[in-house]
Amino acid sequence: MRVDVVTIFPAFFDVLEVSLLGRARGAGLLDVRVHDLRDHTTDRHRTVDDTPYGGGAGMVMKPEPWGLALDGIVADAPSRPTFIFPSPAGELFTQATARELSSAPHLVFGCGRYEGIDERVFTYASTLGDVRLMSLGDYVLNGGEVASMAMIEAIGRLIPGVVGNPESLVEESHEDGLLEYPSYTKPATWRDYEVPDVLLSGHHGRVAEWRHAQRVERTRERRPDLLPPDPTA
Ligand code: 6GU
Repeated sequence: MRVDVVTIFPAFFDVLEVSLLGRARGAGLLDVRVHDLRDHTTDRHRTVDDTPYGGGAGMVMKPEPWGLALDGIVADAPSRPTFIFPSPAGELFTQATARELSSAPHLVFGCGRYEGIDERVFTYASTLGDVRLMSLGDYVLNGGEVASMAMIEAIGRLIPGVVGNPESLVEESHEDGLLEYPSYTKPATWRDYEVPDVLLSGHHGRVAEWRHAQRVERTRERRPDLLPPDPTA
């Protein structure tokens, strides 16, 4: 998968060198290229923002550098890319979104700062490929960089070959609508805390049953919004 990132803070993406995604890049499974938006400014101060038309607080990112940055990426793109603009005003990014995007050949992340990007940039991008405004959840980050990193990791680990053992992907939280069951390893007793007996029993059927019950109970406690509505409620 080809991934381009446009940002005024390329250093945020230095961590893509490490861990699982770093290995995926080394193995040629993931081709990530980070672009500094300021390289597409034309004034001495490398200005990327200006005051909003209509007034209001904060600054808005100017369209011209964005247009040039996107043109440069598309000029050497393998196919029509999918543009992802992280935004607290976007649609919710979920595991299903990550799955869907993990089969895309080319993603372009556009990281906004300040109060946002001039709306015409999204309109222009939609002439070059699909455009998705994506939110991680109902809270506000300072810019799209950390959100893009989260999405790149969630998507990248679903690319075949990136995660060593693909079986570890199917039993995860959010893959089938329930949270994960609790996990334990040795020692069986640690500071007077015991591992649940059933896990030491060697009885696979009872283990599976217990784990499923734990998943349902945790989901009801922590994330009732994930469960179908209770008809007796
Ligand atoms: Cl995708 N961007 C920003 N700036 N804030 C967020 C977000 C994204 N998702 C949640 N908060």
